[in-house]
Amino acid sequence: QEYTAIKMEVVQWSDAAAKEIEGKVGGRKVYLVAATLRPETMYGQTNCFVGTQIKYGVFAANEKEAYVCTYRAARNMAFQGIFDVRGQVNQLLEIDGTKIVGAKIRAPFSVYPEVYVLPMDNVLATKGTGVVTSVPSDSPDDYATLMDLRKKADFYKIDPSWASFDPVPVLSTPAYGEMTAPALVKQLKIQSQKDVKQLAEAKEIAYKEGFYNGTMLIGDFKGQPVQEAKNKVRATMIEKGVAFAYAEPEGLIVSRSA
Ligand code: ZZB
Repeated sequence: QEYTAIKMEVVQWSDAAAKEIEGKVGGRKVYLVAATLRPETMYGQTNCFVGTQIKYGVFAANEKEAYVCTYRAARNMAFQGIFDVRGQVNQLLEIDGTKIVGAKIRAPFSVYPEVYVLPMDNVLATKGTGVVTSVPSDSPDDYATLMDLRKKADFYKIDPSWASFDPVPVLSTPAYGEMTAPALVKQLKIQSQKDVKQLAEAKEIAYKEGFYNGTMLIGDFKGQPVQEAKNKVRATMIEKGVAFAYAEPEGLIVSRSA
């Protein structure tokens, strides 16, 4: 599985994270690294998700940068030559997902330059980097979770303002218009992020519809079919240094249909 890893620079830590991180990163810039299969949707990022049950590491990529992701992902990155010493994982510290919630980060290519880290129940520690960037216009999981957080900010222990960024039209599809994920959530009567079965179905439909029938509404490739724009957006992000290629080793993939 070939992902695009999106580098989301931390602009301001939550208080809880600041305490743990202080003095441990050697002056490096720290980035949350999110693995996505949909680089063409990055214009519509409204936040980023971490799992509250997941332990993350802060890993030195080189002298200047450190990445936040699972240990498993860091190990893969090390073997893919993403860190300066191939095969070597240099963990600077470990931190609970809950403590990262509330951090303010830069979302590259998003219409919202700075967004917040929010909690999601269904983040898998075994897939991607364990960090998920959120595009509620086109990802049913992201939309359902964002609505949960807005409805129950207290329960999820977040400041309501962190979840206040509205979904952005990124691509249009003949079947669902400019907001594929909200349309599917409604059609399949999905109530919350806990409706995992219907969400898996919605995700499958959204992927297919977006990929085969979507047209870009925003960005340098506006007006182009998603099939053509996808790799162009990816290449542009990599060229600008805000993303890199990240592959998931065969055999360890938690496949979409599993
Ligand atoms: C942004 C995005 C925008 C995504 C979209 C999807 C969609 P798959 O197909 O199952 O491999 N993701 C990545 N890592 C995790 C994780 N550890 N736990 C839970 N979700 C994760 O899923 C790949 C997609 O699932 C990734 O692409 C990421 O969300 C999320 F408009 O990134 B995506 C219809 C989907 N639309």
